[in-house]
Amino acid sequence: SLASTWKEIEFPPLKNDLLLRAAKGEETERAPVWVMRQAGRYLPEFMEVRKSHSFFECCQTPSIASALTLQPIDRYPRLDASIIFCDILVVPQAMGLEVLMEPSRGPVLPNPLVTPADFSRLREDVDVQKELGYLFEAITMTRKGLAGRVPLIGFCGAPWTLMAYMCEGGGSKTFEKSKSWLYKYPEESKALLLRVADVCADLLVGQVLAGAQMLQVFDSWAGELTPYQFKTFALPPLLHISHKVRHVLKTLGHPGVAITLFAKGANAPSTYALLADPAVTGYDNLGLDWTVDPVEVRELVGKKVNLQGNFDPTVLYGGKEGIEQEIKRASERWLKAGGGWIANLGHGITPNVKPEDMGWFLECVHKYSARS
Ligand code: 1CP
Repeated sequence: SLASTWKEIEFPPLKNDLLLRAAKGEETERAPVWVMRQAGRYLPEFMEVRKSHSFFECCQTPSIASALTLQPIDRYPRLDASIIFCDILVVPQAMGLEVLMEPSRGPVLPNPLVTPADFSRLREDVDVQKELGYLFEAITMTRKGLAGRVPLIGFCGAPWTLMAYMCEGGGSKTFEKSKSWLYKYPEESKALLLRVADVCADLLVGQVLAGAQMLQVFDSWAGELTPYQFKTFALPPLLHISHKVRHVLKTLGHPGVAITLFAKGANAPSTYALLADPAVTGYDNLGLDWTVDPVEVRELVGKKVNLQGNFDPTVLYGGKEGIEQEIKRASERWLKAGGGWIANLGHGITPNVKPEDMGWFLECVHKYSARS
């Protein structure tokens, strides 16, 4: 298993370490830039592969997942990071729930968790090597295919976001099923969240041992919670993940990697106070959505934690001039905020973006994030 073999895997030396330096708090010469969902439906070469392979077939076939991960890297030499092609919903799959990807609706779980009695349908002990070994294989293959061009990021979904899908049975606008669990079954919800967290931690450890050089946890639906619910339900399993990942890696003699928490919409000042110190949380970087100003966030969190973000994703529909104006304006705020900055959108890139506009966006970030 990877726990005993990881030291023997050999990788090409890294040529662009901007991301890793910014993730250590360095005010780099310019901001490293990558884009959430950078391998996706806006790329014609992605759609070409999807014509002949289902979504989860792409995730589960290491050669395809690796090729899809490299597509944006090959097309855009200005990207400073790659993120492995997979999906957050492989964790519910590994726990025993069926997940389908439907072209119009996105993820669908035909048999969601309705009451705590449905815990009986979840696997007791999840062996991530057995259930998700394809992801580890894809990571090792991709790190070799990158040939040191940029670092490779591994990821997972956050327990609350995964619980939302597991209870709703898919995406939701109201989150009535998953949030009603928090009121009706608070203790069982906490137990479920910790079970999910434990699988997430194993998944992240496996990705690092397979070659991932940084990690991100996506809490896409954190903004559906009250600040009290975030603190009570979402945060403890997030801390379980970071603490277990750090502990297990240390035990195996691994130096560890930086971890980013993207808790979209978790923008209450009291929430920032809880997340400001990586020594406590285990998260070195906080990903910001586009609704907050980096200077204001810096005032709340101080400089111990690095920040990632947070250009409005719809700026990519703004045309060449609009893109340049907004990247210039927003970059000035980021440079004023100071501290480690990883440039990104405030959420994933959307399917109708023109590939050349993504290229222009990256060019603008290189230009306007430069520190003189
Ligand atoms: O660069 C990359 O594309 C990396 C791979 C990646 C990542 C990091 C994919 C591929 N998905 C994700 C994360 C993910 N998946 C998140 C967290 C980030 C975010 O908030 O955007 C979430 C919430 C999902 C769940 C998911 N998977 C959705 C959202 C649906 C909803 O409820 O709003 C969708 C549409 C998917 C499908 C999916 N995942 C990835 C791709 C390229 C696609 C498109 C589907 C297809 O090709 O048919």
